[in-house]
Amino acid sequence: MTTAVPTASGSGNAATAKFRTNEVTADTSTDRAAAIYKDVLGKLSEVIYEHEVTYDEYRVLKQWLIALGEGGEWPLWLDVFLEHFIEDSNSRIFDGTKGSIEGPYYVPDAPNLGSDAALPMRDDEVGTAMIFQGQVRDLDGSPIENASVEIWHADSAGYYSQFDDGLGIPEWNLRGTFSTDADGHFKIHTMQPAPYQIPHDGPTGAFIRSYGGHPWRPAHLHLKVTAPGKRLITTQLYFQGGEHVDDDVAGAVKPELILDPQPGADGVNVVNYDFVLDPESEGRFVA
Ligand code: MBD
Ligand code: FE
Repeated sequence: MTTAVPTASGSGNAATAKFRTNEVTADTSTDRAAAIYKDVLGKLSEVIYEHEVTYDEYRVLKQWLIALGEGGEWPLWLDVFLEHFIEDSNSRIFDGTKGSIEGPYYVPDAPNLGSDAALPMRDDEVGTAMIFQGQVRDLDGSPIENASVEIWHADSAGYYSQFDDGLGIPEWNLRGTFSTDADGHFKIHTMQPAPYQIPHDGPTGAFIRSYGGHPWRPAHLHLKVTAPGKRLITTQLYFQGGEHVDDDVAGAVKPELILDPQPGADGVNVVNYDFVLDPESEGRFVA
């Protein structure tokens, strides 16, 4: 295992490169774009007048924005500081399991491991072994067979595979896709993750220091859960009593998303969490 710390440009440039391969479009009308643009600048102007933002501050902002882009840190900064508002605003109307932000380090198409398996990990992977298991159901409480449960998380040093600064972490380390069995169950064998510092040696770190903040996120698992005809939920799960559960730099903790693993046999922690999926057709933005 390494004791190095992920660098913002190393992980950020990989996140930027991956995100740029996505096709992204939105069917925003000109009227809607005009309304949003007007409100964004209107509210920004209120802040400028209220705080009498100086020319020096304006020039610092301009330099910082240039550096943020050049360092590949837009995905990092946006997902830490803005994504939670987008996620929360869009998910308030749903009844199933609460969502949370995706963050910059998701990779689609992780290997399918069936309903009960260990995540790919190194022989010397550091951490406390943990079994994370549960059931996927619909709103009526019926188990869903063949639901897809994708999971990804950081290693004990805070690295995500494929965003590892060229350290050579295996491609799919601590990433996998599970399919629920006939009773809707899945059972994932992994390592309980540790509290996590977002990369802070670049402009995102400078931003955090500028307001006297900290770069910590609580230990977390990332998940995407879906099934045919069901709404995909992207979420995260946290750990009861863990550091920074109450002051996540990314503002992405919800009380419904906290796990409380218990020591089981052979020093393995065990925790159950069930997912409830909304039907696909529900929601404001779906025809
Ligand atoms: C992460 O692992 C993460 O989950 C978020 C939201 C931002 C940076 C790193
Ligand atoms: Fe994360």
